[in-house]
Amino acid sequence: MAVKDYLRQRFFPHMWCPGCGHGTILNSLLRAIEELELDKKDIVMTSGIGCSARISGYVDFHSLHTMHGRALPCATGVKLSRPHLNVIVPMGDGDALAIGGNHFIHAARRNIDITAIVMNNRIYGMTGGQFSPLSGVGIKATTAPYTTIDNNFDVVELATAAGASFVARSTAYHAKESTDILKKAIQHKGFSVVEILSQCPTHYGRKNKEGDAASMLEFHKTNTAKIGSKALEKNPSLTPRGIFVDLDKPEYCAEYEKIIAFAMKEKAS
Ligand SMILES: Cc1ncc(C[n+]2csc(CCOP(=O)(O)OP(=O)(O)O)c2C)c(N)n1
Repeated sequence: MAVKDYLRQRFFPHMWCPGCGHGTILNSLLRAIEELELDKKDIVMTSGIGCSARISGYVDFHSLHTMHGRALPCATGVKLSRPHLNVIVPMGDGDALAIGGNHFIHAARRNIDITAIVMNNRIYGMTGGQFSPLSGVGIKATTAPYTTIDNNFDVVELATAAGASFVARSTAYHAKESTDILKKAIQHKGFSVVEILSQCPTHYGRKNKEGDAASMLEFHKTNTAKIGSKALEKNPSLTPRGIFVDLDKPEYCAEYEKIIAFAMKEKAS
C-alpha cells in the first residue's frame, strides 16, 4: 500500500462530505501513481481553490495550493523551470472552465506537458452550490432556483479543439478505468485532459433530487458508455467514456529548449 505513503495523514480527516466523488478520484490517481512507480519527489501537484483543489493539501508531493482558476498558469511556471518533474493539476469544473477557462484553452493550445484533471461535479461545491459552465440547461442551483438556461461546455470537445494532445473522460463510478486512463495521461508527453464525472450529493444531488451518493453513482454507471461499445451505438445520447485523443505533437518545454539553444548559438556567432 504505497499509496498511504503518498498521503499527508496529518491533514486528515479530509473536508469532503460523505458520498462526495472527489475522494474516489484521489484514490484512482494515487493508484495510477503507485502503479507507475513514480517517486513522490518527482511529482508536483498544483491546484486552485475548491473542494477538488483541496487535494493538493492531502498528497505528500511537492504541492502548490494557489488561487481559484489560476492553477494552470502556476503549473506552467513550475513545468518550464523544472521540465523533468511530473506536474498534475486537479481542478473543479468552476476552477477549470469558469474563472480558469482562458488559462485552460491556452495551456491546451501550447501543448505543455501537464496532466489536467477536471473533477466535474457540475456545480460549485465549496461555495455552496452555484451553477458552473458544466452544469447545463435545466439544473437547479443556489444561483438558479428556477433552473439554469446556460448551455454547458463539453470538456472533451473543448480540450480537443483547443489543441490538447491527450483527452479522455471517465467517472467516479469507474474507479479502475480512471486509474488506467490517468496512468496513460501522466505518461503522455503533452497537455493531457482527463474529465472525471464526480458526484456532489450535498449541493447538486439534493437540489436536483438525484438521491443519495449511491443513486448518483448509479447514474454515472447507467448514463455513460465506453466509446466503440454496442451500448453507445444503440443509445447515442449516453455520455461517452474513454480516450478520445492521443496524439504525438511538439511539446512546449521541448520546443522552448530548442529556442534557447538557437538563441545561444546566434549570440555566440
Ligand atoms: C478569485 C476567486 N473568486 C472566487 C472564489 C470563491 N470560490 C472558491 S471555490 C469556488 C468554486 C468551486 O467550485 P469548483 O471549482 O467547481 O470546485 P468544487 O468545489 O465543486 O470541487 C469559488 C467560486 C475564490 N476563492 N477566489
